[in-house]
Amino acid sequence: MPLEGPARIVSELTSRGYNAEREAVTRIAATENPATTLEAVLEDLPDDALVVRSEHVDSLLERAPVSDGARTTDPIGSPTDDGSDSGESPIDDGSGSSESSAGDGPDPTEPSTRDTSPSTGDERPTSRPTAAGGPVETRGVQEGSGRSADPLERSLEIAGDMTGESTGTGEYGDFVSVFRDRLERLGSKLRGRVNHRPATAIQSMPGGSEAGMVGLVNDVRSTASGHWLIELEDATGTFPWLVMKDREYADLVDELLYDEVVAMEGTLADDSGIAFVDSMYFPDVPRTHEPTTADRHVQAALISDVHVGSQEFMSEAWNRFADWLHTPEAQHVEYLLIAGDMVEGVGVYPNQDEELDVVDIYEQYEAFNERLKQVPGDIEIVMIPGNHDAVRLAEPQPGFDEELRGIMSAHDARIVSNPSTVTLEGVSVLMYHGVSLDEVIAELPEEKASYDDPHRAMYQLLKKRHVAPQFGGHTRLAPEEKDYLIMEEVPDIFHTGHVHKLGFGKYHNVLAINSGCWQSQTDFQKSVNIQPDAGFAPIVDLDTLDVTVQKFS
Ligand code: D5M
Ligand code: FE
Ligand code: ZN
Repeated sequence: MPLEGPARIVSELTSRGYNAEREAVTRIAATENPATTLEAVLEDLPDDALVVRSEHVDSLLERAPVSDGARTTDPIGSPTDDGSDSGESPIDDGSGSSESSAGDGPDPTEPSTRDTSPSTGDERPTSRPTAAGGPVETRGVQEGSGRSADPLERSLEIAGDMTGESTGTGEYGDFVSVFRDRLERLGSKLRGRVNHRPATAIQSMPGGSEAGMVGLVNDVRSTASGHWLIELEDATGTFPWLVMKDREYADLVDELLYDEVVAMEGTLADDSGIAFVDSMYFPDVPRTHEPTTADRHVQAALISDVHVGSQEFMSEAWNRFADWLHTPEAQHVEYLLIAGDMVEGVGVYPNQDEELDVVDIYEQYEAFNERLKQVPGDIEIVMIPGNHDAVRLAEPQPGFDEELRGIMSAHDARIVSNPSTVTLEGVSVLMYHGVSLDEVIAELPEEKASYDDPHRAMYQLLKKRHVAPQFGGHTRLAPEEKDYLIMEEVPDIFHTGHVHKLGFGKYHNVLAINSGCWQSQTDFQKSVNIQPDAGFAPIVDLDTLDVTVQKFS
């Protein structure tokens, strides 16, 4: 069968265990006889090569320009048949531009905090050896080519990756440290807003005084008369704050999660044993936050929850996605972020084994690696683990161990902890798998957080400046010396998955995206009537933070 288009070339290469740069595929497709060229290129490839790069193709074509049909039809680049082949072009579902939300918090006075600190993690300008500067560069930018820009223009930095940094032992002292760190760092975002005093000092102030406190939410109870009693804790002790049911702040009480950091201000009762709340503040994102954007038109695909190894993994949709990435329409997609649940895992939920297609966890990662090979070799991939992955369940989750990294090595993906922040050409993306979203959705009223609008639940986490505040609930947290789950800096984009629903919007100019999944409805989801959004890829323009959704299912 003739190999007429890039998608066919990619699948042929994948079936033989090779990953390919888009430009290499484009160049092979542009020759008179792509099938012969492909064979010749593979024959010519160094033994240890896993990726077919454009210079491999160039070097062959230069040495054997006329032999057995391996010759470019038009070296100066008239548009060639490349990418219009699949007949399965994805539909843009029109839910394109990003909606805006005014948000709903009190107006924070914190100045905008741009990420100016040097990144803590590894930094490498992404300069894979590709055709940049090569002898065929002018041909490389022909219309329809996969190459949209010089890879030297790329930059990718990682911050907050705690892989290899875990010191927690799960003992009492770790809880003390992590809460102290949380109160210190999130508290510092609130201390300028209230005239705060330590809990013990408030107890000895005269009745009727005005008091303020910054603390962790230790308890929330309703009183017999329908008011709310909120106990805040700081390093010195606790103090009870009463929110009257008819006060404007009563509405915020149902947003509170245990262990989050808030500030309250109010008037002490006559005996100074309690304070009546007049105002309440969250660390929040300043309304004036101005996101950074890239200096050129470049895009990132944000996905999650691939669930390879599940019987419900949507193989065909993934193939269409991967094929699409090789087309000219996707030429500006230079980054792919995957926010956890690469594989289905084993023993994650009761009876899960009944729905497994691949029962061995290592084989699941091998199968996932094959899926990565389908992705163009010149796309930078960053991935974090999720609750189905083979790393510790408690958050923060370190990136995969060496053995799993070895298995997933075909694509040279960056593997970092959950959560981590990746900065792409100046645009910071906080990647977090999203297990706490189940909790936010369960605890908060429907209009503030629901599975249908997962981005609204994300707004709550942004407001709390913490990806998973609550200890002891759904989300398992590992206490560490430092709280890795705090949003110290405001991200430009917040990317989560886990709930298998697609939703995005802006909160105080931060783009929140929950990226759907690649797994059709499971028996569990059927039993609780969850309709997953499967087979979508939200694509973000890094120069404008606009979102378009590509549908592959
Ligand atoms: O989670 C996918 C979504 O479905 C997430 O909202 C949790 C929920 N889920 C899925 N299976 C279960 C079971 N068995 N119990 C409770 N909640 C569940 P994922 O992490 O992909 O499984
Ligand atoms: Fe998942
Ligand atoms: Zn998950």
